[in-house]
Amino acid sequence: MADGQISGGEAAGRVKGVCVVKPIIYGNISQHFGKKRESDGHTHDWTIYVKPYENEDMSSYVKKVQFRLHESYPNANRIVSKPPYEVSETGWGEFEVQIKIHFNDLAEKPLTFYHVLKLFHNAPGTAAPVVPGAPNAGSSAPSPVDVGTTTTAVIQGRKSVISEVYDEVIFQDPTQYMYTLLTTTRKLTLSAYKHETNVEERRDRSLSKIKNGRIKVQAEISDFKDKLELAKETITKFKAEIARVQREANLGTDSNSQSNHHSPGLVGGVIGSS
Ligand code: V91
Repeated sequence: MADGQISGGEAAGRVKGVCVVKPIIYGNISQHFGKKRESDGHTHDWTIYVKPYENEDMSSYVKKVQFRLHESYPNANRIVSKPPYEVSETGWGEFEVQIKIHFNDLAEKPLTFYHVLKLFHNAPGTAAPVVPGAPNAGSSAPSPVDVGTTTTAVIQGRKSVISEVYDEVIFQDPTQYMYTLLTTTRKLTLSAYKHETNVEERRDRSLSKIKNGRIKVQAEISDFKDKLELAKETITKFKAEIARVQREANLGTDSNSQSNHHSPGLVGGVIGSS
C-alpha cells in the first residue's frame, strides 16, 4: 500500500504507513526550603512536568495530562487540561508519579509512563544500590555511579535539582484527524520552554556507554563460546573412551581377559577450565 493512503474497513480513517514522532521532556525540578517546615515536616518545593522538546503548543493534540501523586497527597490524581502540563507541590520525600497523557483523538489510547520524583542529589561518586547476587555484587568492579540523570541549576538564585528525561511519543498509522492535529501545531512564544538539560551531550554519553557495553558483552560471549568448544571436545573424547572401554570389556568376557586399558590423558580431562 502506498504511504499516506487512507484505508477503509476495520482501520477506517487511519493513515497507513505514516509515523509522526513528538519529542518530549518529562521530569521534575525541586528546591530545598532551606529548613524543615515545622507545621508539616515538608522540606522541598517541586514541580513535575511534561513539555515539548520542540517549541510547539502540545494542546493541539493533547487533551489532558494526568499526574497520579502519592496517595497521601490530597486529590492525588491531578488533571491538567492545558499547558503548561505541570503540577507543583511541597513534600519531604521521593516517590513514583504515574503520568498519563490523553489525546484529543479518542482513537489514540492514553499513554502511561512513570517518573520517580527527585528531591536530593546523589553525593558525587555515590553508587546506586547494588543488588545482592547481581553480577557485580560484592566485587571491587566499578559500580554504577551517578549515571547522569540529574542536573544542578541555579534558577532565580535558588539551587535546584532537576531530574528529567528526553523521550519520543510515536504515533503509528494515526487517524486522518489525529494526523491533522499533530501536523498543525502552533509555535509557542519564543523561549517558552528553555531546557536545563543538554540533551545532545547526554545522548552522546549514553551512546558511548552502550557501545562499551556491547564490546564487553561480545568479549564475554566469545569467551563462553571458547569454553563451550572445549567442553564439547572433552565430551567427544570421553564418549570415544567409553566406547573403547566397553569394547574391551566385551572382549574380556569372551576371552576371560583381564585387560583394562585406557589411553592416558583422557580420563581426568577437566570441563570448563579455560
Ligand atoms: C517517600 C506526603 C508530603 C519513602 C522512602 C511523601 C509522600 C510519599 C513519600 C511526601 C519514599 C505529602 C503530604 C499532606 C500530608 C523514600 N508527602 N514517599 N502529606 N521515598 O513528601 O518519600 S514522600 S501532603
